[in-house]
Amino acid sequence: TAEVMSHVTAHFGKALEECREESGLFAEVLEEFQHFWREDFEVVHRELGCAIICMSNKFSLLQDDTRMHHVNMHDYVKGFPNGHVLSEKLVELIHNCEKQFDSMTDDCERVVKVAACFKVDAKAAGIAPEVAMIEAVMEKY
Ligand code: BOM
Repeated sequence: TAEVMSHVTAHFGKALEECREESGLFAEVLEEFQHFWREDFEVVHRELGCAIICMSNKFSLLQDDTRMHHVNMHDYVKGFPNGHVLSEKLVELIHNCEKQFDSMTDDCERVVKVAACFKVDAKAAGIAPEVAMIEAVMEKY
């Protein structure tokens, strides 16, 4: 659900500042991670893909091939309040997006495509959070 996704985003987003330097993602592009879900934020920058890889690695969410680690992602999402109602759907949506861009060899470029696809599909599935929902749970993490 969108409520659970707001918790996951708030927690995951805390890793952004640690990843800014190595990813080269400037604040002018994405000031705070929760803005990822804004209607007017376009998920297109290669640096965002690099940042998502760096952030995911902080929580061991990727395999050596820079694809999602299914078990770890499932467990990560399950760890949030009511996480079990979102974990399977989230893994399914991300994996479905990964399959669409599997031939891309640049990891950062591929991951930003996967993230953009995930944003569209999460909205369609009704599990995308409003930024205000994320702001409301930020202080918990
Ligand atoms: O193939 C690489 C898979 C990368 C997985 C991350 C995709 C989605 C990241 C952007 C949105 C994040 C929102 C919440 C946290 C989900 C872990």
